[in-house]
Amino acid sequence: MHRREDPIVTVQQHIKEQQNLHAPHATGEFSWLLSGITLATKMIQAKVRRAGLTDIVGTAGMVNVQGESQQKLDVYANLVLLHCLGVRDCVGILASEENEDAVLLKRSPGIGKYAVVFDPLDGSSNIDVNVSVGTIFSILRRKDPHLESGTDEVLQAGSEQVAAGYVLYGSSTVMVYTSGNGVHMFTLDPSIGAFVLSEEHLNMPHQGQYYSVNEAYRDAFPDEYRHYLQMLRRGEIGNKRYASRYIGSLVSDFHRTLLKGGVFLYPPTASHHHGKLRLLYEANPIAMLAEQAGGAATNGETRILDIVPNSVHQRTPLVVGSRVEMGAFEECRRRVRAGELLASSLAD
Ligand code: AHM
Ligand code: MG
Repeated sequence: MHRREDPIVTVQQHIKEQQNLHAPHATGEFSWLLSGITLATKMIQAKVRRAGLTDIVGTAGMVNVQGESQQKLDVYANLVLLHCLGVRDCVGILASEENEDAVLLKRSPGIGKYAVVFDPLDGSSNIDVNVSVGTIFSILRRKDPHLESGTDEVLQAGSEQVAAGYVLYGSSTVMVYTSGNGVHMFTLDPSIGAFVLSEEHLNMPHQGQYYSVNEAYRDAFPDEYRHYLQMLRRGEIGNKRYASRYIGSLVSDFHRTLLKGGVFLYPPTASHHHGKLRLLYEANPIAMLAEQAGGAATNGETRILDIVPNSVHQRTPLVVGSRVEMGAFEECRRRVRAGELLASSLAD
């Protein structure tokens, strides 16, 4: 990790510096796009911070495209992002967890070259009990600005992402971001209203001490996951006895994994073969951040970033974490498939 001596580096300044280094001919459109995300997330955090004081907690009485009950804050966060990004000409397509289809914005020819895909308020069922939630985003370059369907254009493999990140509304508000040249973290300074650089070039520790999974579903996990969890519990990975941490808010669970190392899993279950998390706006941005920080992410079969999606709200199993834990997961899967680890050796 690198700390700078500069008294203050804002996210905008940092993006400009990165562009000077890696894309000196950049037009400035991309930083304008990102300022839409910082503005929207500052508005969302202001609302989240006042949850309980205003009439913003609770369900909105509607169900989203996934069949999940929408919280009032889900609706607010979605509207704010759609507005703040929708007024930026360089954004041609917006796709959200809360909307069935991607929105194709009317732009003049040649304008609107970016698509932004986002989960406006991840973990929002936690909001009523004051647990951290977050916004996750993924930025893609449109392949063919003449296509009539926004949906077709966001169905790109995660390896095509131009940038990805999240904003975590936790004990402080932090933004973690990559555009393919490392992972950088900013903290919102509420006294000046700006995201200020806290750490640049974050590296995930090679091994951590926590695993993170909803263990209540463990009986329904495939054997390789059950063996893997047993190995973690028994201290058979890197000679370390693991503890568990599970918040139930992907952004928070991943943020801890990024900073402290370890592994987060949302496996398939007997009834949900693709798990719960969504590929485009949850797994892909998290996987890009993990890889950029020296970790890895898989759906249990394939590298997350290699999956070519076939629908906007496609779900995927997700295993993401540090190098040691991810290597051990691959090895465990291989041994189960080779018949070297048998179901009979699983404890209850
Ligand atoms: P959401 O995007 O509707 O909030 O749902 C996704 C959340 C993730 O943040 C979290 O990892 C997961 O759902 C928790 O699910 P479960 O309650 O099944 O453990
Ligand atoms: Mg979510």
